[in-house]
Amino acid sequence: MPLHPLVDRLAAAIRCCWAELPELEPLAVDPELEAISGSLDGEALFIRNELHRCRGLRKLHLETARLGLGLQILHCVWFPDPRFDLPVFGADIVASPAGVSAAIMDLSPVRGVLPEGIAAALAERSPRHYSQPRELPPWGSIFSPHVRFVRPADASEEEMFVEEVTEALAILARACHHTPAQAATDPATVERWAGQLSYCKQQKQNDKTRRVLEKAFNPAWAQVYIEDLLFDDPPRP
Ligand code: BLA
Repeated sequence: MPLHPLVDRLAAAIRCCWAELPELEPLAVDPELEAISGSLDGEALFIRNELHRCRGLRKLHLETARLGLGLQILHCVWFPDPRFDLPVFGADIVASPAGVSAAIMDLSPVRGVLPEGIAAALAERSPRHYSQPRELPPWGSIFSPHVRFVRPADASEEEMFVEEVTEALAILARACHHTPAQAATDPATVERWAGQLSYCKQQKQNDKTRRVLEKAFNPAWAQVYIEDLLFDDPPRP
């Protein structure tokens, strides 16, 4: 069965964006995690994971999944290499037969505020309005003031969301080309590493992700998947 059009469209848009990144190369994925299939209550489950790295970003992760009860997920995080003054890109789509309940995307700071050039580029975008904005959970304090979290009401709002992700990724891709690397021992690098560690810790407080994975697979598997693939602690620079 095909994926929800928004999941498909956004995954395709993200793959186009990463093609623009400097020194892009695939990262090895544990074959057991690259393509996962199973079944739940007679329904087919699958997860597809794609991993890359490039200059400035240590890990680009795109997951597309069908996880039971008709639930479809797109999960994407681009984790910066802490030597570069770059934000974390994150996006999540949760769709079910009832429609898309959550579409979120952000360029998130790892040292309190976004790098100036990124904040300026985001502020220059044309404003967009969605009819059903959503409120962030408490762990969402990791996100920037530019975070978008909505329930897209129709195909045109879904399209607007894809455009916004594409714009944010183009801003990030430009920064990947131009941002200089700092030394691993530079205090700014260490501060950004600590900020990324805390981003991962906060994301792991999202019980909704954990519950869905526990039900589709099992609690021990969900724990390993979250700790080792979704939000693994960044290695010390
Ligand atoms: C919400 N995430 C959710 C929900 C589910 C998942 C079922 C509830 C849907 C809703 O509130 O309408 C499930 N998300 C998953 C699963 C994966 C996943 C199983 O990614 C498997 C990989 N979540 C992220 C990232 C962001 C994110 C990168 O993984 C943001 C950058 C955000 N998801 C996010 C937020 C919510 C959410 C903010 C709403 C949480 C809430 O309202 O409590």
